[in-house]
Amino acid sequence: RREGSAERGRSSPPPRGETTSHAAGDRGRSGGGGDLLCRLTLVLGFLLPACRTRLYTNHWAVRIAGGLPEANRIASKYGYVNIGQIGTLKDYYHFYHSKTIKRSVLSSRGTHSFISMEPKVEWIQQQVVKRRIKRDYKPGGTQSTYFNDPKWPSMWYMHCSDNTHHCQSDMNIVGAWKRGYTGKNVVVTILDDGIERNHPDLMQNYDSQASFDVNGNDFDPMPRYDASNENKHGTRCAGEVAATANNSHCTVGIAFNAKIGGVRMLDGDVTDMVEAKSLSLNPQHIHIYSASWGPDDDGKTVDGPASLARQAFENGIRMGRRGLGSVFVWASGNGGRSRDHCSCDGYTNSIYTISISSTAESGKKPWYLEECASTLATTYSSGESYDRKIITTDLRQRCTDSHTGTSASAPMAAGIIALALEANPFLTWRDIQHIIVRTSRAGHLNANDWKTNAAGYKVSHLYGFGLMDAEAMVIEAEKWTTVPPQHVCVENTDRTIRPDSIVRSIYKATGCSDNPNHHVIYLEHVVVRITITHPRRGDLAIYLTSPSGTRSQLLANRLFDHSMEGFKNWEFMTTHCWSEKAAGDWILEICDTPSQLRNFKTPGSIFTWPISAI
Ligand SMILES: *[C@@H]1O[C@H](CO)[C@@H](O)[C@H](O)[C@H]1NC(C)=O
Ligand SMILES: [Ca+2]
Ligand SMILES: [Ca+2]
Repeated sequence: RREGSAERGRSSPPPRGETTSHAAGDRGRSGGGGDLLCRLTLVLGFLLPACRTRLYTNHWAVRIAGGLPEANRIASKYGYVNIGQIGTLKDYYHFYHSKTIKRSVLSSRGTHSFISMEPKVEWIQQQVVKRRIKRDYKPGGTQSTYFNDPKWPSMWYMHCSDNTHHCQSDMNIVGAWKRGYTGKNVVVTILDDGIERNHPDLMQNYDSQASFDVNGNDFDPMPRYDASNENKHGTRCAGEVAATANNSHCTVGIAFNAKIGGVRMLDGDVTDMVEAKSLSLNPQHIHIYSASWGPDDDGKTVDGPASLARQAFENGIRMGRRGLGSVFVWASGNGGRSRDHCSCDGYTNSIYTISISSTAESGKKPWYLEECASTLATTYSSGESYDRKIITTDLRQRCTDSHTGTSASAPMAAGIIALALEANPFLTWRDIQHIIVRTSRAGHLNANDWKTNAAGYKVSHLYGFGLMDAEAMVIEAEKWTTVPPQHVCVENTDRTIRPDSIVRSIYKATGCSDNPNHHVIYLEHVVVRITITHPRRGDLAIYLTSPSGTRSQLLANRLFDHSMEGFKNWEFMTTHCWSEKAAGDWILEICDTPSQLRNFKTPGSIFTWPISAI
C-alpha cells in the first residue's frame, strides 16, 4: 500500500520487452460539435433545458492550414472578417460575418456559405449559442456547489478557495461537474485489499461486474475484518473516486456518478498470477484500474511486473475497452524517506501505467514523494502533519479525514480521468496520456527542477507535468481527435563503456526514419534498456539528454541499495521528452559516485546500453 509501511516484496526478474513509442503525424483536432448542448443536461443545481432549439450566431470557427495570411485571404474572399486564431488552437480561426442575422434558428445560407467548398478550409462550424454557466464560483464561494454530505465543506482539494485556508488550486473538479461530467457510464475498479460494497456511500455506485476476490477466488470483494482494520485501504481509495454525492452521508467522490468496483488481491500472497488476474479483470466492462501499491519502497529494491502481469498490461492496452485500451493508474511510491527512486519500480515506470505523484496542500514536496522521470502528473494528498489530508469512506461504514500518501493520489487521478472519459468515451489509453500532458499545470507546485521541454511543456521529476486539472481535461477531451497509431522504434547500440566516475555516451538516433511502420517523429515515452554490472548499484546515477536538450534523470543514487546485481535489461522510462522530435543525438551519462559503503576491492564496472528507445 502506498500509504503506510506495509509493503509486499517479490523476487521476480525485471521486465523486458516492448519499449518506446510515439506517434507520428497529424496532430489536428476537430472542434467540439453542436451536439454538446444535448449533453449538458444536469449541471449540479443548474437545470439546463435538454436539447433546446439551436440559436446560430454570425460567428464561425474555421480550420485552415497555411498560416494567418492564407486565413485572411479566404476570409475576405467570402466576405468574412478574420478575428484571429482561436485561443491557442493552431490553424483554427474565428471568422465573423456582419451581414448575417445575429441570432437565427436556421443556419446561415448565402454566398458566404460557399466558403465550405474552399479546398483549404478543412473544417468549418457556425457557432451556436450555449447557455452561459457561471464559472466564477471561485472567489468568495457564494457560487459554491452545495452538497448536504457532512464532509463536503472540509474537502479542501475540491473547493479550496472558498475555504478559510486559501489553498491555491483545487484541480477544477467542480468546473468539470458544472460542464455536466460526473462519471456517468464510466467504470472504475480499485485493485487492493477489497471494497466494503455495502458502505452507505458506496453501495449506490457499487458494480459487482467490476469486482472480484482474487485472494478468496470468489465474486465477493468484501474486506476481511480484523481488530487493526488492516484492510481498509481499498475502501478508502474507492470513496475518493465514487462516493455518492448529496446523500447526507460522509463524502463526495470526484466521479460521483461513476460505477465503482474493487478487486481483493492484496490480502494474501501476491503472485504474478494474482496481479495478472487483477489487471485483466473484465476488460470490456472496466475502463479504469487504479492501483496504489507496488514493490517495497525501501530504497534498495528493483522490481517490476513479471511475465503474466506484463501480458495483462499488454492485453489490456491492446484489447481492453474494445481496443481503445484499459487505463491503468498507478501510485508512484512512498519511498521518499528511504530515498527510493520510482525508476526502480517497474509498474510506475511502465509506459502502460499513468504514474501519479502527490503534492501537499501548500504545493510543497511531501516527505514520502519519490522522484523519477516516468511520473506523468500529480494530485493532492497529505504533506506535513499540519497539512490537511484526504477525506474519504472508511471501513465499517465510517468516514475518515486522514487518508494519505500517493495511495490517495492515484484514485483521485482515476476519478478525474473518469470525468474525461465521460466527456469523450472514445479516448484511447494514449489519448488520455496526451490530454494529461497538455492540461496538467506546474502552478504553485514547489520543485527546483521545473524545466520546459522543446515542445513547450513544463515538467519536473517530482510532479511530472504538474497538478491535474479536471475542467481543462474535459474541455480537451470533448474536442480531442485520436492520436495516430503508436510507432515503436527500437534502436540498438551494443556498447561497453569503460568504468570511470562519469561516462558519457552519445547515440545518433534516426527515429527509424527508414521504416514507415516504426518511424517516430514526435516522442511520447522514451525507454532505455540498460544492463550494468556494478559492485554497488546505489552508487549509480543515470541521465539521458534528448536531441532537443531535455535532460531526464533516469536513476538517482540510492543510499540503501548495496546490491551487487546491477541492472539486467532494466527499462528506464522518461516522459519528459513528450512531443519533442526523436531524431538526433541522445546523450546517456552514467555517474558512479563511490560511497563509503563500497568495497573498493571489487573490480570496476561494465556498462552496456542497448538503447532501445525513442
Ligand atoms: C442536495 O440536496 C439538498 C436537499 O437535501 C438540496 O436542497 C440541494 O439542492 C442538493 N444539492 C445539489 C447540488 O443537488
Ligand atoms: Ca456522500
Ligand atoms: Ca518505490
